[in-house]
Amino acid sequence: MQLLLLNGPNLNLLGQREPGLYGRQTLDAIEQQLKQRAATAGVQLDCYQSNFEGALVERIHQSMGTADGIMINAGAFTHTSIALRDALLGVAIPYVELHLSNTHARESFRHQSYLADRAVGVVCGFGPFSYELAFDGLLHHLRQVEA
Ligand code: CA2
Repeated sequence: MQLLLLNGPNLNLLGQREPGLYGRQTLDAIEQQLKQRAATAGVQLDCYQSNFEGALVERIHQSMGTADGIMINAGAFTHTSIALRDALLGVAIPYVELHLSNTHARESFRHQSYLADRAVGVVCGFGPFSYELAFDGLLHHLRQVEA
């Protein structure tokens, strides 16, 4: 089983700015922790972050035929990007949308998601733990489908 973790714009700043909103953990620390969880579960995990919408679209295309599932924190692109939606639907790989913050408890423009309605599930509001919940949820879904 191979999973892909995608992170969108500004998430490379995690742990360096706005700790009150997004926590003190760096993206690298979150990725390393998730890789450990993946190793324990016998799953291969690739991680990719970009501040560029097109680069994320390209990475989604590259995962066709290799990734069994995708976890995506698309950052602000969640609320704006039809291109990311089209790419995810285009490759037809099951995905989970995730966020550190509870986007529904924030500005109204963050309540809209171009990804959520076609996702296996959505996790938000648990800080870095959202990544672990998304991983467990996606794995549970894929193993159910496999069985
Ligand atoms: O809560 C989330 O995970 C978000 O995807 C984070 C995005 C925001 O636009 C979404 O609405 C919700 C923003 C990521 C910004 O990341 C930063 C991290 C540290 C310092 C500054 C920004």
